[in-house]
Amino acid sequence: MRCSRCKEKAIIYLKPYKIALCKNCYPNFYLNLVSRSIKRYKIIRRGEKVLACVSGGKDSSAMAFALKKLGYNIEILYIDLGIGEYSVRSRKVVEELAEEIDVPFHLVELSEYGFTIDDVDVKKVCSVCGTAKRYLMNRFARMNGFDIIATGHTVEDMILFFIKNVLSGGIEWIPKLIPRSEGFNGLVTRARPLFERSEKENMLFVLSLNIPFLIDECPYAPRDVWKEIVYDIEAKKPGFKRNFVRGLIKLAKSVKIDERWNLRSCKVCGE
Ligand code: Q46
Repeated sequence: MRCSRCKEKAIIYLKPYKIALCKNCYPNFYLNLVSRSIKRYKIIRRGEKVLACVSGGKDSSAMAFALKKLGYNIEILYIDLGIGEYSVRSRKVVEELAEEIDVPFHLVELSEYGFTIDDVDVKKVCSVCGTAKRYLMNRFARMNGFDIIATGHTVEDMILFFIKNVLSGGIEWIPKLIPRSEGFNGLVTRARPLFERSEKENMLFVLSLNIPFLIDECPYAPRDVWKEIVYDIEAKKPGFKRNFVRGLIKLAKSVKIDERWNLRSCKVCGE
């Protein structure tokens, strides 16, 4: 298979776009897609001070690298969750990435709050971890004058979030399923610039440019059967994920925000 652009040996055929690309042409194609999403959905405005939250995985590493390449004003935040060797290795990778792309690196350690994720003794560790991460990201961004928090959520994350919430009856979350959620009541604006990009596209991007990332998965990451189902559908119906998430955005925009989103601040810490 030859690259549709330069006729070199292709590394990938992207079915939804009907294009084959080589190692040299793929990164620019990817960057164009990210740039188009950001502009089309007004996800990040020029000049905004962006806090890119990077875990060291392929998705958030790709996000930080792409935003910097596209000229956005980013700084990196790494949250050390205290997950044994996994946290030690991922922190190193994120420090390396920040140095390589020449952006400030910030560190927050969950242990400063008296516990680590390894100390959490409940069945659903990820629920506690997710809450802790959201708290720490928002607090850090708010206290350091960032306009916006960017995360590496992928098209798969958006679809899974929708499916799981609908299945559990939590439809009040639907209006939040947009690539840019404006801040309110002390919550900093959130951006998901990779909401149309798949995990596979992100992986190819980091591999083709040798962007630092950690291949290991978090030891607490559960097997996600729904993700496998989403992959199966995409294999049978190329373009499913992209079309689904675009429909989701239209739906999310048409649903009115529930009164319950009028959150109040914590009397102790202000969050
Ligand atoms: S870091 Fe935390 Fe994830 Fe590990 S404990 Fe679960 S939520 S899997 S993205």
